[in-house]
Amino acid sequence: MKFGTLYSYWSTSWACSPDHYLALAEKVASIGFDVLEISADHLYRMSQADIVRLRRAGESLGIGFSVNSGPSREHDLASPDPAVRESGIRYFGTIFEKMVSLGTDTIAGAIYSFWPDDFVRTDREESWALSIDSLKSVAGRAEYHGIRVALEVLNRFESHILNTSDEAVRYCERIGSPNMGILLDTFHMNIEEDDMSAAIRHANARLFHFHVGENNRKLPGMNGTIAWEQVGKALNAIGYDRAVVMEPFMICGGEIGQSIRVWRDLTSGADQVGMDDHIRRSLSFLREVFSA
Ligand SMILES: [Mn+2]
Repeated sequence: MKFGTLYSYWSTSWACSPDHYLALAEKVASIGFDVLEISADHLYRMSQADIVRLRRAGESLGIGFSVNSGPSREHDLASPDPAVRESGIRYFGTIFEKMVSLGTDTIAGAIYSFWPDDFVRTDREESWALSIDSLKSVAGRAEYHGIRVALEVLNRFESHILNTSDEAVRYCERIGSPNMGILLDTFHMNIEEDDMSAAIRHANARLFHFHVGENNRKLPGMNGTIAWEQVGKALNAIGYDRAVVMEPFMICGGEIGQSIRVWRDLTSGADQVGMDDHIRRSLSFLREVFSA
């Protein structure tokens, strides 16, 4: 397994310039991570020169990249409007080309629709039919570029499309592409799954990516609400050897605090150095508890 973190851990804003990504690659490498998870939309907007710069930095630091997508409404693959679905298909096609330039093969998130869900349309069968039809086209592009797409299973307050591992397995079967798989996240599973280990085992080889966080999106090991040892056992049981990426949201306020609903400080008043200490401790905890 490889261990990573989402780029936004230290920030209250989703924004991140190409220069800041370079600084973050250095920082996460120095902490001991293998992977930096970046925003798909930032990659979409990044120049070829900046992509090459980031790729070279990653190579020299020994850091790989994964790509996280929470698409905007204009790229909604489940939209009833065919023009919007078509724009989403083109959007992901461009991101896949840029992922090849960056040298990464994994994109993960609520790619089947837009995030966060506004729950205006909640006819699940209709949303499945429309998004699966779009994803068949996206899958063709993913296969061509050698990209693995990990569809995120989200809790009921963030999506009406995929809430459990079992649903995601059936959804992937309907798309019918070897490049379409699943992202499970302990934060969402903690709300929806009867048995997290069973959910991981059920996803099996379809599990392309894994997000980790405690019940309240603190770093793994900070409060032990998730049965980390059992989660690690289930991942090892299915031979999972891809990325385990932390998706912590602990700082209150700003744009991220608003979209993630962080209304209190979860960092115990940590400054940036304290934030480094928190995540370093969590990384060593996870490496230990997930080692087979
Ligand atoms: Mn997640």
